[in-house]
Amino acid sequence: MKKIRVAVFGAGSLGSVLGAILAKRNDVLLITRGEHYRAIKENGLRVEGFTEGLFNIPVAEHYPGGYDIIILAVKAYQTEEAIREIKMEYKDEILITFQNGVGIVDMLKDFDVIPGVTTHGAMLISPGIVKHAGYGDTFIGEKSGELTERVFEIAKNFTESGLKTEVVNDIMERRWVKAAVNAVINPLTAIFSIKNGEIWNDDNLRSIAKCMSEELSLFLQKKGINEDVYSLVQDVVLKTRDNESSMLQDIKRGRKTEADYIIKPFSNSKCMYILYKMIKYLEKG
Ligand code: KPL
Repeated sequence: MKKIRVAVFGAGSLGSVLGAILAKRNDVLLITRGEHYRAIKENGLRVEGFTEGLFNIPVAEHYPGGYDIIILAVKAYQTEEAIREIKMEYKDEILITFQNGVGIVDMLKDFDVIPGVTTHGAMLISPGIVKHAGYGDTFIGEKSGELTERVFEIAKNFTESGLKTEVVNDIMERRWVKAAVNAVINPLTAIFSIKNGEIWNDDNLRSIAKCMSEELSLFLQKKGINEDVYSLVQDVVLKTRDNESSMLQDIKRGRKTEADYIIKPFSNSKCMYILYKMIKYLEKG
């Protein structure tokens, strides 16, 4: 299999896990900052859970240019900043975004983008140590829906590296659906400070998730997307039951959340509006 040079821009918890998996067969560079950067540089990246090991992967604070693929894994609200930095070195790299949220692919209009979706769960344990806490599903596809040779080649490489990846012809719809699934799981887990699986263990939370999912399925239906959000939520919470959602991790660390990209797009429904405002309140705390 041909090696690919992959730069993971935004190697936090999920980006680090993806980088570690892909490094089994490819030349990977992790781009991250602060203590996580220093710890990986000094001691390597330790991954626990579904992927295990100590990975000696090169790490940088800035994108140096010269890669085949850039995997964009920064928080949705850091996308503009990432775009500015990548543009300084950009030639014709393929950008694959696995970021959560609505509107990201449009923001990347100046690049050669292959949108993606992943439901893997990841947590930062401490700087330099991440947990692969849920083995989910990964999809990539051309924006146009065309089934090109290059997407199949990339999916084959990722799959052979250990990141099972499927090629789809409806990736833009799937990104909306993933955002809807996040719009249920992330606020509930962040508000109640619980792991993803707890949503399914408790009758009360399951009922709330059902009510939210029904509204989100109706929302998607109006966009021509027919999906049973509730059964997708069930699938993701069960696969990532031991994971803390990215929104819960953000709230715990006192960081901004991705609520504006995950919940706000659906907040014309009363139920989603209330949850959006609850998260915005928690963000202030
Ligand atoms: O995408 C996620 C997130 O936490 O943002 C899931 C798949 C729900 C895993 O926790």
